[in-house]
Amino acid sequence: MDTDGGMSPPTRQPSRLSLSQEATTVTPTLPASCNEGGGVAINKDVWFKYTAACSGTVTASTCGSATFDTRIAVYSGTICPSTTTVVSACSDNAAGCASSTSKATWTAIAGSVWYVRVGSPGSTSGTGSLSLSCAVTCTADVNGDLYVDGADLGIVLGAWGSCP
Ligand SMILES: [Ca+2]
Ligand SMILES: [Ca+2]
Repeated sequence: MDTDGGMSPPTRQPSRLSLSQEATTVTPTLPASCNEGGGVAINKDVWFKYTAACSGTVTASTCGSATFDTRIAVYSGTICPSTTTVVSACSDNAAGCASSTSKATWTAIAGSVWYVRVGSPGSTSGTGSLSLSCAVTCTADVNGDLYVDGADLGIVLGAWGSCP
C-alpha cells in the first residue's frame, strides 16, 4: 500500500483533495461484501487520513470527479490498516456517478479518525478529486454521541433561558 499519498487531512468540510494515480501497490484486498461485480482488488491506491468533522454521516466521494473507474474503501482507526482491519464502508460504482466513480458513506462521531483509500478495481488510472463531507443526521443529539437521550436533555435544560 501507499501510506503516504502526499496528502494531508482536510481542515474544512466539505473538502476536495486532489488525487493522482501514481501508486502501484495493491494490498490488502477488500472483503467479499465490497464486490459489486468487479472483484475485490483495489489497485494503484492512494490513502487519505480523515478526522470526522461532525457526528453524523460522512461521505467520501469521487462521484463524477475522476476520469477513471475508481473504488473507495474506508477503514477506522489511528494506525495504518492491515489485511485484518475491518472495512467500514466501500464503494465501486455508485448509482448516478459517471465513469464508474464512487461514493462511500458511513456513520462517525466527531473527532474519530478514518483512513480513506482510493484506487481502481481494474488497471485503469487517471486523475480526479476526492471530496469529504460530514452531515449531522440528528440535530437533537446535542453531545454528538449518536444517541438522543437524557444526557442531551440535561444539556438543553442546563442551558435553559435566554440565548445567549
Ligand atoms: Ca468503480
Ligand atoms: Ca447524544
